[in-house]
Amino acid sequence: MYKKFFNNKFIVVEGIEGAGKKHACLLIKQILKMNGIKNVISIREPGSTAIAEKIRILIKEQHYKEKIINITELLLIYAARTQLIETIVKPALKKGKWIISDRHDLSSFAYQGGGSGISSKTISKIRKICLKNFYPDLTVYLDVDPEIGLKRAFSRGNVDRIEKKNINFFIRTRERYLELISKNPKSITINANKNLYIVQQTILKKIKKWLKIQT
Ligand code: Z5A
Repeated sequence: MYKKFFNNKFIVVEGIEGAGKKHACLLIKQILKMNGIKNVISIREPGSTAIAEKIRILIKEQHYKEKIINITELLLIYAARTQLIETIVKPALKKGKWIISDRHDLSSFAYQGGGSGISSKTISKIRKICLKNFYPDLTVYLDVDPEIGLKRAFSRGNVDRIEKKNINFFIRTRERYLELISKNPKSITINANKNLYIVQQTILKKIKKWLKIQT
């Protein structure tokens, strides 16, 4: 038990479709609980507030009569994110709660930047306006080959607008993830191509190690 030595943290799980983020978020919550950390809030992006969930629907649904412009998509995502960070995340962190988020800012740099081609300079400017100097304490990046990830995602059915994009979109998205994660000292990378048991064991080992460093 490390409980009394910890300061609360903001943990983010990232990766492309089918990487296993939902499984990882649940597992990390369990690992925290095993270590005496029970005041944990789980969120997802875009979403987790009433307004942000409405934006999530706009982002994910197929618009047959009107194409969403890339910059519109980016602004909608940052609007949802700002709403979530200001109304849920910051107040919860102030109260000493831990947060586990299924996606955050890195998704925008990877999808809208790497995938859709918006420049990092433009995204960084919007980031600065919306989030200022607010960053996660830890990003857990689940790295999966797009062919494997999409196969897993498609096998569930109900494919959304973004999942319908060409495989090259996801190849570019993953490349940008890898580029950015390699420069992020507050990150852990997991090989998510392996079977679920191996992935979960790796997450368990790496999160336990990270928790020890936090004490
Ligand atoms: N988006 C964006 O473009 N920009 C942004 O800034 C943000 C988001 C924040 C959110 O939709 C969409 O928003 C997303 C990016 C965009 N694009 N799309 N579409 P979402 O939340 O529905 O999509 P997602 O985040 O990618 O969810 P996902 O596809 O469900 O991925 P996941 O959560 O990583 O996977 P999972 O549900 O844990 O697992 C998927 C399936 O694979 C499931 O049946 C598992 O049992 C299976 N699985 C998972 N891991 C394994 C392993 N290791 N082996 C075998 N099978 C596995």
